[in-house]
Amino acid sequence: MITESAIQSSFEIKHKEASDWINEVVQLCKPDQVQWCDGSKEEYDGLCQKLVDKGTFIRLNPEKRPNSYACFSDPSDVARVEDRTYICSKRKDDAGPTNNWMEPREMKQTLNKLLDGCMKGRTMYVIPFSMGPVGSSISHIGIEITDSEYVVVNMHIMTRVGKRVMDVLGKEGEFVKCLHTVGAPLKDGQKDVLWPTNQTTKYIVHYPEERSIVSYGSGYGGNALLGKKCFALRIASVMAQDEGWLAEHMLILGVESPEKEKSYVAAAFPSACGKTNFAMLIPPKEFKGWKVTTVGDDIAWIKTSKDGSLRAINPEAGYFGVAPGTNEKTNPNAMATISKNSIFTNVAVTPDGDVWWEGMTDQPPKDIIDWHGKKWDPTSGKPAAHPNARFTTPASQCPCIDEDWENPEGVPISAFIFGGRRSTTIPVVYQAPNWAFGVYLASTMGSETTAAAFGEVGKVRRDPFAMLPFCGYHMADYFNHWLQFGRNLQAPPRIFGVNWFLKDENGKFLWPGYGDNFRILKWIFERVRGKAAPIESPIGWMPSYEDIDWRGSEMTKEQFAKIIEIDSEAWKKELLSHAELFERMYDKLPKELIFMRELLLSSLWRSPAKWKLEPETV
Ligand code: TSX
Ligand code: MN
Repeated sequence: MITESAIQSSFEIKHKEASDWINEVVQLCKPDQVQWCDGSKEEYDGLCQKLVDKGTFIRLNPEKRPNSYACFSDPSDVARVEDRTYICSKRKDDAGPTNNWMEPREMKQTLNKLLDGCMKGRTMYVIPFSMGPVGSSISHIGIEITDSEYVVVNMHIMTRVGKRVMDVLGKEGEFVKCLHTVGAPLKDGQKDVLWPTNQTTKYIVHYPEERSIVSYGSGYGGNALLGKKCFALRIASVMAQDEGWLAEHMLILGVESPEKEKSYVAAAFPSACGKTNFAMLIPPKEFKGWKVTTVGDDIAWIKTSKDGSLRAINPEAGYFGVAPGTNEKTNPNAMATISKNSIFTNVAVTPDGDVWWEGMTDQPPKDIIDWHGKKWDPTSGKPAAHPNARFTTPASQCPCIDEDWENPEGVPISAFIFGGRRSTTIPVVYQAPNWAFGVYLASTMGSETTAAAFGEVGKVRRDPFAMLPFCGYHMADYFNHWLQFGRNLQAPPRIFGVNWFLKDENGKFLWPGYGDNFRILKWIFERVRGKAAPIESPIGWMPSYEDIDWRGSEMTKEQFAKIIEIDSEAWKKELLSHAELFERMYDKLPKELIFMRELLLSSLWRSPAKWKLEPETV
């Protein structure tokens, strides 16, 4: 059995609760060694070398991809495991109908059996990390215990790690307990596999009242890098509800005009909508002097400041982005960010020691190794990179990173944007006339499925606020929290809905998307600055053709009319589907949302079959 003196640390641990917890976990998990992480470059380089020696990491060609690595996960461990994700609040009713729930004591009994001896033959790493700039009043601290070197090096990029975090924590500061194990102990002398994981048993467990997380059996992404979805969204959403702030699944970007006026927006999109691409958008070349800057691409923590304005930080320090589809056209800023100091998981590797994935170039390079580590047969019909292959890369390397991205005060938020992938019904942009309407818009947002893995392709799945898999409490209580949050604001941010994915009868996209989205973003910028006068439609406020800056675009008035029209019949069906969503959480649904739906229905009844920007053309 390991003694306390066998715990290796380059610094003194003054936090009694933390060291007691670590000793407890050591007794339970029985690792061979324990090492506190200091967050240094030496530690990062040393662990990457250890992963190279084990054969888990492939060092990429330093001339093509300096200080970067590729690795392949176990084929059974490639994504978040939603059906194994639990919110273990004391009362089932607090987790709500959209979360898996188990009574905390029962869950602990189950987990303690699994955790007993789970780190045998491995080193246990203790990672003190800050979500958000170290010492910011908006930031929060966690300590992750893990038996995975892959997790340590990814946490180095995705969060701020090390002694300086323990200094902020002091002797009795609050922290979120994050315990992670791959669930694959090694017997005496047993050789490790390249990607240890538990093939049969996985649990991602949150105890919201205790502010703690236990993750068993997976080494991948959000299952294992516990600062991200588990802490910064599921646990933080509960902290935010208690304390009156917001923990959201949102990117944050800045828009700056040639006159140097600047506004920030936060935007929520479900998966497969190109959130990272939008966060790093480059305006069309005709928009000289206009700039979009990135604060974050995935998570926003938003608090009210003393002056009553809203301030947001990105709690993360890196991007854990989907690689396939990323290229010099779709996201040149991301391509530049990942040019060095990055970790690639489940991408393909080229013979000259670089990486490749579907959509990176039109033609795949010759003789590449696929994500199974085998020679790839381009005629096999199987992708070389896994569709959920990822890059882990430092945010500081992004060419369009915002100058205030690490400002401990955060950046001021002027608007919220909610989007989804919808081929019909939802117009390219519309503005909620007031906060409650905006909360309705966000509560009912949905996206069409793109991957067969999620069932029927093209079906609308509701994903309120893009938070359905990430809210640590009852979704209807969450809607109520948003309504209440708005009531307390003097000048609440404006709320917009967007949809880049409208299609015509032949399945052709009606909106060019990507850089052209800046035209919509510019209208939003002008709206929040009181510049553009909107037109009233049955579902909210909209831009006229003339309100959008079309420099460098060939979109005609008729084409624009198609992506901004409101089809009353389609919308009545849409509202029926909202009612279905609301029925799932009826017991706690705020009455505002029920009345808002009624109001929408009546405004659609009095509007023409196809509401157009200029009614005389109907
Ligand atoms: O990321 C996307 N964005 C946001 C960009 C800032 N994607 C990729 C989504 C998958 C992750 C988009 N795809 C966007 C978009 O705005 N729009 C579309 C749909 C689309 C795809 C291709 C074309 C037009 C629209 N153009 C041609 O095919 C030439
Ligand atoms: Mn996300």
